[in-house]
Amino acid sequence: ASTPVTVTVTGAAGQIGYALLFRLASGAMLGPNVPIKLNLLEIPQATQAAEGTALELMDCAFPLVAGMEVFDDPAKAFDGVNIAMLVGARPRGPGMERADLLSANGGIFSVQGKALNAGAAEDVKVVVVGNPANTNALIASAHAPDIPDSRFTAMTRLDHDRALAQLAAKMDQPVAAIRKLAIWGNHSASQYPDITHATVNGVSATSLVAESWIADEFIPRVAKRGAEIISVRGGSSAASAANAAVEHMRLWVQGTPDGDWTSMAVPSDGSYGVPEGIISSFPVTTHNGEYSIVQGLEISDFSRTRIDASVAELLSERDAVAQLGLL
Ligand code: NAX
Repeated sequence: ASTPVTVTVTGAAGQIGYALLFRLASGAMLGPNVPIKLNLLEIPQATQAAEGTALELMDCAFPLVAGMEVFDDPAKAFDGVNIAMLVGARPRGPGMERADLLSANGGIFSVQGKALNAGAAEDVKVVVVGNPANTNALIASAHAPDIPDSRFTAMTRLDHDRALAQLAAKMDQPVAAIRKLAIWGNHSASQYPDITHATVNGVSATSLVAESWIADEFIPRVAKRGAEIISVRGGSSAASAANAAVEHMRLWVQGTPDGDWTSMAVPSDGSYGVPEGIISSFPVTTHNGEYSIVQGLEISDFSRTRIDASVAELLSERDAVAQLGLL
């Protein structure tokens, strides 16, 4: 048997954690032949609930689980970590200003960035799920100077999957008929779900739908889907977010299929005029555990405006956390 891969999940006692851990343990992310060691990180008040989840994981008798431990100390939880899934974050409470939210999360992600820097394995890959995900990833990266910036990513795969599902429903086609859809920018309502390069059974998606559907129905539906789930379900997306986190990492580790790509928020290298120094979503392909931003796509005027608006929001988040001394 191969050496176990150490996966640390933060916010392990939360609702996404509960949906995520069992998928990881079953082999959904790393495949059926890779043993996995699970480190569950929580805040002290929630470690007991995390212990309960660990008991249930034990009761699943998953053959791939080579070890499991609950921590309230990031330094211990990230020691030797290969894959870090940063789910736990501080939600916005009543009366909380944006600056309060950014600084509360800054406290969490700066500490976790330092702990990763101190103890993570050489090959560590990080995905941030906890919101504001892109900016939290930037903060963690800034506190981990010895880890390449490229290893810090934020999740926009849920947005990607939501967009796939909406387009598939509109076309009355299976999701598998669709290729090359992309999410650009921030994981927020300003994101740009882009179908200008997408195909449905090989046919350009934009030739199959009205422009007004894209601008007035598709984009707002995808961008505001989180709020829609809250209003219908009475709680925020959990299993779908966990599934997207599995997909984000599965594709990063195992590679994207030929002729398609995924969406990931990654440090910009200046591609498509997105300034360096922010973590923004792009279409990416992955191979051998490395991702690359898809190059050479034509960007329409409509796309340009949408991408620029989301990037402007990311720049203002970055400036706000820089002013708080978090970068
Ligand atoms: P929950 O409130 O159910 O769980 C969060 C857990 O994180 C709690 O158990 C809490 O004790 C723990 N936690 C807080 N600070 C921590 C720290 N410093 N170290 C370790 N654990 C800590 O939230 P849940 O519904 O699971 O959502 C988690 C995060 O995902 C939220 O920030 C949420 O906004 C974000 N989301 C991001 C999405 C994305 O697409 N990027 C979509 C889904 C989700 O809304």
